[in-house]
Amino acid sequence: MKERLEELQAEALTKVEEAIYLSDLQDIRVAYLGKKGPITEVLRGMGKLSKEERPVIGELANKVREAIATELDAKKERLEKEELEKKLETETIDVTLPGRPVKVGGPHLLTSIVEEIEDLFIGMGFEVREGPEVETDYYNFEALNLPKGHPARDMQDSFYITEELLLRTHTSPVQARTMGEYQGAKPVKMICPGKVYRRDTDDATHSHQFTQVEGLYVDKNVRMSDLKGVLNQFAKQFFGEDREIRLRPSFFPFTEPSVEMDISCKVCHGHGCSVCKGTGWIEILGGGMVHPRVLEMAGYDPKEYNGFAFGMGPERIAMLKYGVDDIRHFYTNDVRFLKQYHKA
Ligand code: 2U9
Repeated sequence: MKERLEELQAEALTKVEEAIYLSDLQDIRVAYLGKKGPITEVLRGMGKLSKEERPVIGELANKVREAIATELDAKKERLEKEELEKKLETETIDVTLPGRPVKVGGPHLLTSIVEEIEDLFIGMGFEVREGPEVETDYYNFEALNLPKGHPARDMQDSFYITEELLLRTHTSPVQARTMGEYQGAKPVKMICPGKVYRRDTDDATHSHQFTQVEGLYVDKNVRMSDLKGVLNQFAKQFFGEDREIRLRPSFFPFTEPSVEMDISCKVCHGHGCSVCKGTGWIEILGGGMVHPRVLEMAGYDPKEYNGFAFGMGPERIAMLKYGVDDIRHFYTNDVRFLKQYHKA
């Protein structure tokens, strides 16, 4: 039995020595030290031994067990260390490799245009105000001299939610609300950018949702020439010092008199081309003197106060400035279109 144990020890230690993988060690551990292994078997047969032999063989069996286990642990540690070293060697990071480029987004063209317009008017002393996109019939129409039955209130033209609520068709209610808030007691000098909604069929120049920037200046002794001065300043700063403006008579229910403003065509310098349809001028916005009834409804005495208002569509302005041929480019979010306008 003693020889058998010594044989088993030598055999196991040789196998440990020859093991290459960590899994080999586990196999050896199970084969020699497991419950069904040869050493356990030897111990089971000890009953047949004499009293004197039993403790000697028992002690030897334990020593053999311990020797094999110690070698297995040592070899395991060695293999693990080797594996780690191999990994560290093969998985080194080359810090000199160039990084992958990170795709960086930028503001949408419309956002940039609206911010540019805002900055220009802030520079002329206007404050920027926003208001709700779901509006009451009163602020969207009534307060702007669009009484019940007016053609602009047609169900065909507006997105009604209830009889009294609709998606605003212009940003003018924000101005009406602001005048109401100031209670006819102090001047108003504001612009309001925002989304508006109209029941239009979408095509290259129409969209059921678009953006507006409207402006309002109410004070004592505001004149049409103030409107012309502010708009001329805006046009020159936004489109270039070489651009001229002209005002043409027009009609809006909330302004009287009303005008439309054109800028001289950059392409033909006023001689007439396809961009300006042969006229030399391009229409960019509308405006006028605030209708006395609008002032009155908002609590301003039209004998004491008057004012001017104007409105523009940033999509149209961006299309003119950058030669964009279809309004739908602003909403379909094709990055090939959008990234052309990202500043470096
Ligand atoms: C109040 C009083 C008057 C706002 C005005 C226009 C003329 C105008 C259009 C331009 C292009 C709308 O986006 S567009 O289709 N707007 O021509 N807007 S006067 O007048 C107001 C607003 C509020 C209290």
